[in-house]
Amino acid sequence: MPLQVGIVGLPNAGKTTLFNALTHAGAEVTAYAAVTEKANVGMAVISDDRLERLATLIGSKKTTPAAIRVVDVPGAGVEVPGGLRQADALLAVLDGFSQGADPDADLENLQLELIVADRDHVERRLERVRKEAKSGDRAKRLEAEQLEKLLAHLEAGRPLADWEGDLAPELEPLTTKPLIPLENGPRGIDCALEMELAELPEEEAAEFRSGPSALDDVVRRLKDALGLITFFTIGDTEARSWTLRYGETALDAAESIHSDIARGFIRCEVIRWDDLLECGSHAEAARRALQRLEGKGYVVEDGDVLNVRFNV
Ligand SMILES: Nc1nc2c(ncn2[C@@H]2O[C@H](COP(=O)(O)OP(=O)(O)OP(=O)(O)O)[C@@H](O)[C@H]2O)c(=O)[nH]1
Ligand SMILES: [Mg+2]
Repeated sequence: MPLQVGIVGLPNAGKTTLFNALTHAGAEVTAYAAVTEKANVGMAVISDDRLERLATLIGSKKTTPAAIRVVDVPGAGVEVPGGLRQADALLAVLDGFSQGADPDADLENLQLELIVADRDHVERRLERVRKEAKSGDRAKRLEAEQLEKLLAHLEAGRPLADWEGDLAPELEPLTTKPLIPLENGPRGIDCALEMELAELPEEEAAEFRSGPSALDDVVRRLKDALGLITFFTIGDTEARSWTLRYGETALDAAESIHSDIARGFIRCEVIRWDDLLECGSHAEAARRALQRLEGKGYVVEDGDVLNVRFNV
């Protein structure tokens, strides 16, 4: 399951516009809140020029950058859709373009709405658990007690990120997720412009921009919020970048490539991306002793080029 980010924002803040800019998916953008729309789902590429440089060096036929799944739900006014509960992080789009826009106030509003959504969610669960607890089930009674405390916490207007105790994972709260604010407008990112640029071929879009893409910055902030690092696999046919959570191991890396590779894991060759570029080939890197052999428990670092040796 790839990592997933949900776009939240008040109606007409530009959520779908940002979604299109990030995913190149061309979803319909409307000036009114459409009620019947389905969620838009797409993939946002995590561009990384290290990948291109490594692919060029080795002569890989194709490059495949890592991507994050992006979910855009319509409206998201007072009722925050449940589809966001599976997201690993939330991108908050704030209107900074329309007359009288007040992005700071909108952010506060949005944070309150997320708290309200969690409160309603906990309240519904509490009702159910209370009924189940009537049969005298001790575990259910304890759960009901905890839910009462959570409810009081949320009713005091506090996010569950401040909750000190444990939280059942099936609760899937919204207010524990990293929330990344993003102003849509001249003082932040011009999402409308980015959406238009996303429709152009890569080179034309780059020509139009003076510097790097503003979207790369959004993706970088997402990466930071999720605690992600990038590693590479480089071969003749394909060069790929992948993400892992900070602190994950060579076995986790193997698992994200293919479960068979994880199952048959023997050892992993590791070389830093810049060492590989400087040496010009794996053979030269090995000769200069810059290539290491690591085991399953090796903690992968950002910029590692990995080659997993495995048997099936
Ligand atoms: N001028 C300007 N208009 C924008 C910008 N971003 C979005 N819009 C316009 O604002 C309207 C709403 O944009 P959407 O992206 O559909 O907003 P949304 O948040 O997805 O809206 P709902 O899903 O209906 O809540 C559209 O008419 C957009 O063209 C921007 O940066 N500048
Ligand atoms: Mg929309």
